[in-house]
Amino acid sequence: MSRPGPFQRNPFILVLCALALAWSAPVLAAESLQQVLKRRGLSQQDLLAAAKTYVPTGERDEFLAFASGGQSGHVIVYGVPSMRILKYIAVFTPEPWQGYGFEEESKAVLAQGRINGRDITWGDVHHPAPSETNGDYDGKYLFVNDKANPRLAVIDLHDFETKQIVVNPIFQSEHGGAFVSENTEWVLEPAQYAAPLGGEYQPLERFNEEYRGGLTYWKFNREKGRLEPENSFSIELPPYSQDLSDFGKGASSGWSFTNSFCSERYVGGIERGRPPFEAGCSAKDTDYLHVVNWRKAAQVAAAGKTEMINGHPVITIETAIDEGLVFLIPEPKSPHGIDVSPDGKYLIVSGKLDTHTSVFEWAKVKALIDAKDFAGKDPYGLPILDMKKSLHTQVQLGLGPLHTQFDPQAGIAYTSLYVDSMVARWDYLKGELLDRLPIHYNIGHLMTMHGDTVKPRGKYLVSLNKLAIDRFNPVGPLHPQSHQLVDIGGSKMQLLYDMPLPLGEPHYAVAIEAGLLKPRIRYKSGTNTRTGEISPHKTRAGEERIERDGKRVTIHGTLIRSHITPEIIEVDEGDEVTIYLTNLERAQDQTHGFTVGKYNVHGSFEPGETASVKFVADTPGVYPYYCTEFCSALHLEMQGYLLVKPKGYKAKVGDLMPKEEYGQADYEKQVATNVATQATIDEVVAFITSQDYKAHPEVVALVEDATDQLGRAAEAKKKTEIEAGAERWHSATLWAGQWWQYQVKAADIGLRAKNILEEHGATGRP
Ligand code: CUK
Ligand code: CUA
Repeated sequence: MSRPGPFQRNPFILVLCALALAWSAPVLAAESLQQVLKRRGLSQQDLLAAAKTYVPTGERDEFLAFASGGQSGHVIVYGVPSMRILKYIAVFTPEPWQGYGFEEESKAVLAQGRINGRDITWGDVHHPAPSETNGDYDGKYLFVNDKANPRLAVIDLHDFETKQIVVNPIFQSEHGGAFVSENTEWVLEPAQYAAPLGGEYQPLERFNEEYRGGLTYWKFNREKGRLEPENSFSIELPPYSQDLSDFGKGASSGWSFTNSFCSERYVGGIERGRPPFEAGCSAKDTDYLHVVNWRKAAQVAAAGKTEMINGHPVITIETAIDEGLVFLIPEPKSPHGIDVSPDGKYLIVSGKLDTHTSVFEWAKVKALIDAKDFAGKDPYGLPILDMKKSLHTQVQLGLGPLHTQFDPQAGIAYTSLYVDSMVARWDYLKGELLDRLPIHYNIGHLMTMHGDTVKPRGKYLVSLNKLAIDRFNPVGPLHPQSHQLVDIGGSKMQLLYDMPLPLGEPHYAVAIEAGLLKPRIRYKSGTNTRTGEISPHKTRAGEERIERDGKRVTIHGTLIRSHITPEIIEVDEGDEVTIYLTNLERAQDQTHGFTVGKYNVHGSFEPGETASVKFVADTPGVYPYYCTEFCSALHLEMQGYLLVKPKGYKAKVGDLMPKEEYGQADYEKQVATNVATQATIDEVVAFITSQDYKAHPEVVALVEDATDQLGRAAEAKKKTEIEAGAERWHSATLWAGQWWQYQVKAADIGLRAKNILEEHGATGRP
């Protein structure tokens, strides 16, 4: 009912209605567009911007953006161009709505991210990277990093859930990941602040000798959708504060590139009377771009030419030199982003403290490497290529260039200018600045559609700004983050929309064509969504049970509109209680939540999902449990009682159930209602089956669900008749009521299916 029906869409009728309204009630006449513009002080330009971003009710966005959630440890999903937020994907941080960290299955994912036996329940998410096939996003997986506690996570885009967290086995911090190779064979996670590999103690005086940077290449198993620590490896690097990275593609396939800053190897010490980090780390004019032959490195690692640190194979600097795996190129000054052009032929490096953006040419770099034409060696013996001989051009774009994204037109790129607060559009082939657009304020990353793939889609750019200052209503000293949408379709960039984002600071974001994403609408019944396997605790209707083994009480229950089975759970004080629940629904969006008050447990059960909550019932008392999603008209009745009996409690003889109060007249009244309801259901069924409903998967799912509900209605009807036959009118009346409940649910689902058929039939939308 969110979209106008065919009646409201008929323009002739609309005009008639408008006329009728205008004639009969002039005070309420709709304002004209001109009047609205005047009243709200909007310009033609504003109107144009609004028209470019507005997505009418029920319509969908063309792209989905996945933004890093910074200190929130989440990933934010929003639509482009509407900038409507669609989801927060919980990754490193518990999030109760999704049950993440409050039910056992997702707790197991968070537990994979423990470090030194400690739960780490937050993350600093910087760089999302979608899985790629032939260098373009394929919409299957998303990888994100945690800079603070060096970890990577795998999100499955079939259901937008976090499936895996891996802890970097040798780094103390990281930053430049996640980046993926053209076919997602490898996910790259570079270190950031140098430290002894493996985590041992070494004094800062031994920085040059004992502290190291590095790159970890995680092997990804696409069939399983998981990173494989046992097949992953790292390359040891000098302590140069490795930073952003990118995989080569096309011409530079098989190689990866990593920036660094503070190649001065300065260790600070303001309290020891030394100049601070920021001075010591920016003293030189250049830092190093690391050029890595990862394909060969993978062979070297597979051949076992590694040293084990914490059980993880590491290619040492000496081996990297011997095998010709790593080369350095000087790059100006305190660089940040390194971005490989769509064809893989150019490497674009921005130096935060340089007004230039440097364009390195892969063919030149490769020729120098092949000819062993080195300008020198670094203190660790790594070969250094001559910067001038590697450069294609350098372009003066503005102050503080950071990150670059690409356009479908060959040679066109967009670079963020942090200090100038601008986006620069420029041509990296010709070395020309084309256009600059002011941004509010201090842009960090920017994103164009598929902007780091072999096939950028153009159209829009989003600028991810570090400061919001005066853009939004003030909400205290902590401001929201600010994303600004820019139209890059024309010859001049045009700012369209400001979106506040009230979560942690986003760094990078990526935008995927919405059509490439095909998320499921339900799970196979009994799925543990975090492992993707059918849970051994899957429970079918009628199999619900409460079992006791010593102090352990295990409940297998089910959820379906509008009841939780079982409805009464009795345990003793101190019992260890595990409640496995299966959502029996098959209909789209029919999620149930579950919580037991005061025990800090909560789950979200999507259709088909099996998950569990676990706690020690250490406090005697009465604990209502209930469904936490308004799932149906009788949602509030989707409830139950956990009774925790005090130690040594002796049951008193007495009646548990209230006395009987319904008689034959009540029974007959209920049955009459049921018969009338059945007539409505029959009408809806006749309509649906007269349509080609099998062409609409959503409707098929609803019809299956309605059929289930009708099956249950039939069972309840049988029980009703048995009770009525024995003249147990009270029980017969309640069973007739239950029979009606199932009918109502079937009717509700049937009507939803009918609505979809009517709307989509009328508009021809799939
Ligand atoms: S970083 Cu934040 S603006 Cu982590 Cu990619 Cu550049
Ligand atoms: Cu299920 Cu409310």
